[in-house]
Amino acid sequence: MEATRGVLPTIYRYVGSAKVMLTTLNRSSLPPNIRKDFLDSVNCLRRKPSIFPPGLTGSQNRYDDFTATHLNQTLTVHANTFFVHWHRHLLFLFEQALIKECGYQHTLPYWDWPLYVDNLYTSKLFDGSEHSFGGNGAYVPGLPDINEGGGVFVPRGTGGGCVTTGPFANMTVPFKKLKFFDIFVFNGVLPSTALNYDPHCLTRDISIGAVQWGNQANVSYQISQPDFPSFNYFINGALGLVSVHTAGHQAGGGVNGDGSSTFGANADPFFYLHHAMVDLTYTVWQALDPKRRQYNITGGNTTAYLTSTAFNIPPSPIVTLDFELNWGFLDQPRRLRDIMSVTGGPYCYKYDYDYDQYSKPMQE
Ligand SMILES: [Cu+2]
Repeated sequence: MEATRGVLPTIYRYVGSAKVMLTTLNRSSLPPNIRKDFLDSVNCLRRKPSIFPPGLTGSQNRYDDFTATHLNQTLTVHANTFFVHWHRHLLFLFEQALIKECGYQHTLPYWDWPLYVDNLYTSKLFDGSEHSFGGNGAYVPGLPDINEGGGVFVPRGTGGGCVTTGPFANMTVPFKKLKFFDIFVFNGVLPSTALNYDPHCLTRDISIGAVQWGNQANVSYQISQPDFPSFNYFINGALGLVSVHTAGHQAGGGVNGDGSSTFGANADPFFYLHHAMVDLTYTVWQALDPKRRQYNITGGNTTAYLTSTAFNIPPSPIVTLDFELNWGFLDQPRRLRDIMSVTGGPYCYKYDYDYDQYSKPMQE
């Protein structure tokens, strides 16, 4: 039975082979009880022990294991060919952990970016209630604006400090916070201390400036890319280019929050709904021309991000469908071709989204 991932607003999906998928496409809110089930399940993972070999990392619990894995592989899973695919599978593993280890009975919701461009503070995502991901971080004065590279800046958010409301209030992130620009400093080698226990509080800087970039026109632009390299380039973003992907991270993380820290971005649980929307854009894009797009990563004229290393630092070979990806201790290695279809390999899900309506460019 196929499972449907619903918008944070509407879920409905599966559980193993059990649940019947609903095909409502109304983009309305997920019921509060299901939102609570999801949030409770995330906190359940935070109470489960790490499965990593003792002493290897600073991971304090099963939730942290996912953050450690993402952090550890940041330099080979971003600004590269299989960015969307590696994250697709990380989400799947996270969803499976919620279901199998914490009794969650629904699917991962997604954050439908355009829904909240005008009201992120009061949205179901960040209104600070027990049924949200909690509110903004405490205000910290004097922080700079968000540097997108290439001379582009987006206004910082209105937080910057610890999250003090909602189900993740006063949550501890066990690793030192790194930043996007560290990618260029590390030159392909993560510092040996990056996974050491070096805790800080979960931090947010909700940015209304950043969330605007996730508007419907930009989502449509993303989904209207003609070939995989172009799709991949725009979803990743580049110096001076704010993508819908970058926008979601910065909408929650702002200038210094965990959600926009690239390396440890999934320390903030909203990451998983944000990346489900990234996965949705790719799934919709593939579905619009499955014959040409389901198992293809070539075409067009774009030459960026076609190797395995972030920004091709250090230079690495062009990635093929036989490239083997891994998720460390979280799963077995898998070939890229085996994780490209949401109804093949380990997956069987779809999104509750009107593929036709939202893939067309906005009318003037
Ligand atoms: Cu990532």
